[in-house]
This record gives sequence, structure tokens and C-alpha cells, in this order.
Amino acid sequence: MEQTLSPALPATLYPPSEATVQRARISGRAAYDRLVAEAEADPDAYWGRLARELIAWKQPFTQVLDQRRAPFFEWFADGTLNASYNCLDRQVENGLGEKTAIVFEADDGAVTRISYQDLLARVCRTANVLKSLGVGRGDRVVIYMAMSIDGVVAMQACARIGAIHSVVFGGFSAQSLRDRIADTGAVMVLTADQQVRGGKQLPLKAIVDEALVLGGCDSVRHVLVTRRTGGAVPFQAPRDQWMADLAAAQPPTCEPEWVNAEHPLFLLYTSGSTGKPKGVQHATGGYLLHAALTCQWTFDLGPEDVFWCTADIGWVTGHTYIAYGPLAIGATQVVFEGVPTYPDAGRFWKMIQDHKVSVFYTAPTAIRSLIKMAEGNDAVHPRHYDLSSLRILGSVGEPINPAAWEWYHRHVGGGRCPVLDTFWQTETGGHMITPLPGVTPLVPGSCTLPFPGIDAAVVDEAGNELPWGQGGILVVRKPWPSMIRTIWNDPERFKASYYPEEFQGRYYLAGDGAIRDKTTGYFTITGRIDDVLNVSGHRMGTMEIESALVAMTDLVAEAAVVGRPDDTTGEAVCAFVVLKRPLPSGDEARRIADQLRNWVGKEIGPIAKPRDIRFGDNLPKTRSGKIMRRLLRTLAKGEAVTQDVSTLENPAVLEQLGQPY
Ligand code: 6R9
Repeated sequence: MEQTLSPALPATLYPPSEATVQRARISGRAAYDRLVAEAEADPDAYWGRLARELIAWKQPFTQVLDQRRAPFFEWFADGTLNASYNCLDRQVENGLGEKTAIVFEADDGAVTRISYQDLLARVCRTANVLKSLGVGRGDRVVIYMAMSIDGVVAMQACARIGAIHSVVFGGFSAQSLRDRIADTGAVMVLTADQQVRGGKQLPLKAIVDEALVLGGCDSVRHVLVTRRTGGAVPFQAPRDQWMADLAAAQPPTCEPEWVNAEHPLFLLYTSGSTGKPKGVQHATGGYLLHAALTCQWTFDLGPEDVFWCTADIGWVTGHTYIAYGPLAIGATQVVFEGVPTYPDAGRFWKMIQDHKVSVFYTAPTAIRSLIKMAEGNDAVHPRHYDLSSLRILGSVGEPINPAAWEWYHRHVGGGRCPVLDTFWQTETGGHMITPLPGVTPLVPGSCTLPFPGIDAAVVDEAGNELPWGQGGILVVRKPWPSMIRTIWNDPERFKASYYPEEFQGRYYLAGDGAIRDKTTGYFTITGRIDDVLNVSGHRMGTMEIESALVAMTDLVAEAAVVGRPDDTTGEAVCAFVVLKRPLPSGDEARRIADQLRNWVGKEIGPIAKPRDIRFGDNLPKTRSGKIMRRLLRTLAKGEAVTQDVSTLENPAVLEQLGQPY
């Protein structure tokens, strides 16, 4: 008989503080319930109301949701708008022209501020440059730039003229860049001479050059280069030009291109479970609505806040919570070029102190590594910084284990700031399941309840809703405005991935497993569906075991758990562990492995004990900081690694992790 290991949510609930409730835009459970009820009673009226309140339309829409081509849903389809107008002109017209839009801190600590009116002028000049080179509505523009004001300007400039941007993370290789340029059929690439991270100058333009000769990039007519370091870069006339030279010759105004709400705003490539990355396509109107709305409701951003999202613009988080959302509501935000550990691991805390950041949004992987650093060197512990400006903390990208949550809450938030564990995906455009600061009592390890209007559920393989307490497949029943529209060039893959036949098109399939708490109904994400293990008929999330391991805070810095096939038990649990002490071997390694097994056995149950445990100096991660689980599964099976490991920071770790104990 299959049995579900309960997630055993800790009993501690952290209720919102009186101060937070007083201040929050959405206050108290009753307010949340009213919104949920409004959305349920008449989704069109609910989303239509919000779309009218939060977005400035050139031509108002007359229909909210059009389901005729389901699952290719359309929202606000006959309305017209411009995303850049909504983010910039609107603020200037509302008297916020002189307000700081972006506080940019460079790798070396140099700070540049730009106001809304100056940002608008820069976006307009850049938009005019693009237009003067024949780029227009519907053309694809690939952006290969680092964290910078110029990067945000590039995205906004595309939006202004109706061009579709596709940002490629500046850490991706020439081959990945080529694949994305070829798939989008981009007519232009926007890049910079170099990027600077952790005191090092790294190439950008040179990688574009490499990508463009790999074949399949004939569509690219222009490469425009922003100057960052002044380092020498080869130029190929007439294809390559300096952006600054062209922009200086352009006027600082540019009439926005009014597009239909369904006009694609951007393509962003993300990994699927197999094969080549998918070009996730987002639509202008619905996406912008959710970006703005979640900034207001989840982050509770107001005029006096300083928001800082540490994501890179190469990921969806940097799109929604840097390039669009905060600007669409006229907030002030910090944009950071560097890395959290340079010049030391106190950088984040120092920046929060210096810029008086009030709402801070980062990833569990960053928190876990900073915990490890702070424990190794007290000088970079957050307690040495004045973090009293903080009022809300957020987490995104992967499950945050309770130990990291507690540390973040206590040492960064001083025990007074709610930690919002926001669950969402590239495909969902913005937050899906998340606490709201003035509403939701928090439970470490749970993303709590759906954002009002998001109809999330946990179902079994046949699509039947499961009772609370039983783990299953996370789905979204009703469409929502910021959902993925299609996969670029591959509508069939869109349907197969997200609206598979098993569910007869009834649900959006997130690709994650989830379980709802028996009494609160809170959601806990149990990991990607392919990460859910089944050992002797017992179903358990890899995350539960990881959490148990990292709860040994004096010994374990980080852990990742995957399954490997086993003839008798179906699957066996394999744990990859980074210790807070030098890499062990031989008897010592065996002794520590046993200690960890016994601990997990005690924490979750004997069934969850890892069959084998492997130690490494670190874990293999993608450049975005996600653990490369597929690679770990290969290692766990004892098979030769055939995956692309070119993005690994420390390839030597593969050998260490090959040894089971
Ligand atoms: C925004 C983003 C999406 C996948 C998603 C899930 C994992 C993201 C999470 C989380 C647990 C959270 N994920 N947030 N898991 N709790 N709060 O990260 O988008 O890069 O597309 O990743 O990340 O597995 O399916 P993306």
C-alpha cells in the first residue's frame, strides 16, 4: 500500500505582527477571503477590475478572458497598451519624474541613481536607435547583458517599440546563446563589452561573436554594444556599433507603440524535463498586470519603500521583479551588479544598510551559502549591520528549508519581518502561492496559500482532487492573466507540457508536487514531480530528507537528495552532502554517513534513511544557483556523466561525489 509521509509541518506559526497588519495594503484574513471569494464568484469581473485599476490602457478592453482557443487562453485581447508607457511615462505624468527609479550599485561599490524621467529619456533614445535600424513590432531582440541600468533600459526599449526581447543570462555559454538566437530568429543582439563580477572582468561581446559564427544566426543584422569596462573588443563593421554613439544622436522622446494585450512582451528560455530549452512566451497585458499586482499585494510596496530583488535579469524573477513590476507601480529599487560574497560575504547586509532597503527578495541558495560563510567568519554575520530598515523578506526559486528560513527570519529580519516563501515559475509570470505579509501566519517550509484569483489544487494522476494531507500533483484549475501563452515555435510542446491529455485540458500542470496541511490547507511544495521518490511504496519529497539533513546545523551546510532505481525497493535515496568541515574520507566518512543516516531515520522515519551518502566540497549548480539534480541522478546511478557540465563552477567535485558511503 502506498503511504504518504506527512510533511509534519512544524507547529510554530508566525502570525503577522500588529505593525505589519496595520500597514499592509491587504490586511487580515477576512480581506484575503473577500478577494478569493470575489475571484471565485466571477473571475472575469475580478481580473477585469484589477486590470482597469492597475494598468493604463490606450484602448480599453471589452472582454476579459477569451477561452475559444483553449488552452491558448487570451486575456484583455482587444485592449491596447504599452508596457514601457505603464512603467515610465505614467510615473512621470503622476509627478514621480524626479523620484529615484533605480539605485544601481556596481561590483566595486560605485553607486549611480537614475530618476524616472531620466530613465524614460534613456529608454526613448535607445528605442529610437532600435527603430532607426529597422527594428519594429514583433521583431525579436536578444539581450546578452549583465546586471545594469543599461540592461533594464534595453528591455524597456524593446517593449516601447513592440519588439519582443529575449534576455539570455550573461553566464550562459556561446553555444546556449547561439541556440536562443537561432530559435528566436533575432534581428539584433544587445550586449556590453564586458561584465564585472567579484572583481573580475568577464567577456560578453566576445561570446556574442563566438555564438554568431556557430551557425543558424543569419537573422542577426546588428550587434549594439554598451561600454562597461572599456576593455578592447573586436568590432565587425557594419554589424557592430557602440550603443552610446547611436543613442547620443537620438531625441529623448519616442511615441510608444500601442500593442494588443496579447502581443508578446518577451520570450524567456527555461529548461524542460528533457531536451532543449523552451522559449516561454508571455503576453503584454496579463503579464504586466500580475507583475504590478504582486508587487503591491505580496511585497506591499508603497511610495516610501526601497525594494531589492537580487535576481539577475536573465531569469524570470529579474524580469517580473526588476524590469517590470517595481517600475509599473513607481517604486524605488536597488539593482546590483556583483555577487553576494565580494568583497566579502557581508555584501548583502552592507547594501541593505547603505540603501535602507525595506523589502528584500532573494533565493534560498544565497541564504544557505551566507549562513555557512557567517558561521565561518563572524565579521560577515548580519548582526554586525544595521538592518532596521527591513520590513519584509522574500524567498524564491526553490523550497526554503526550515533551518534557513529561521535564520533568515531571525538574523536578517530581526524576528520582525515576515519571510514570504513565494512559489512560482517562469511559466506563471509572477507569484502563484505565497503568503501576504498582512494576512498569513507563516510556517517555515510552506509557501502557504494561493494568491487571490489563483486556483491551485493538488490532484492524483487521474486528476481527482486529493484530500488535504495527501501529497500529489500541483495544478492550477482556472487560467490566470500572466500565464505562459505558448512555447515559441512549438505550440504542441506547450500543450503536451502544460495541458497534457491525461487531464483533458482541465488543468495547468506545474510540474511540481505539493501537499496541503491537514488543518491549515497550507501548501508545501515537495519538489519537481520527477524529484518525488517512491521507496517501497512510500512516497516522500527529496526536500523533506534534505531539510532533515540540513537541520543538523552544526555538521551539514547543504544537501541534495535524489532517487536511483533499485530492484527491491523501487527507488533508493541518495544524499549528496556538503559538510561544515573538511571533506572526510575512509572510516571518518563512513562514521559521519552513519550519523547522518541515523539522524534522518529519527527525523522522518527509517524509510527515508539515505542508502548512500556522498560528500563534496560543494554541489553542482547551474549558473542560476539551482542544484543540477539530473546530474546528481546520473552520479547516483554510477553512470558516466554525459550532460553538459561546462557551466559547473568546480568540475572536480564530480569525482568527490562519485564515492558513496
Ligand atoms: C520563479 C522561479 C520554477 C521552479 C518551480 C519549483 C521551484 C520556485 C519555489 C520553488 C519551492 C518555492 N520553485 N519557487 N519550489 N518553493 N518558493 O524560480 O522560476 O526558474 O522557472 O523555476 O522552481 O520547482 O517549478 P523558475
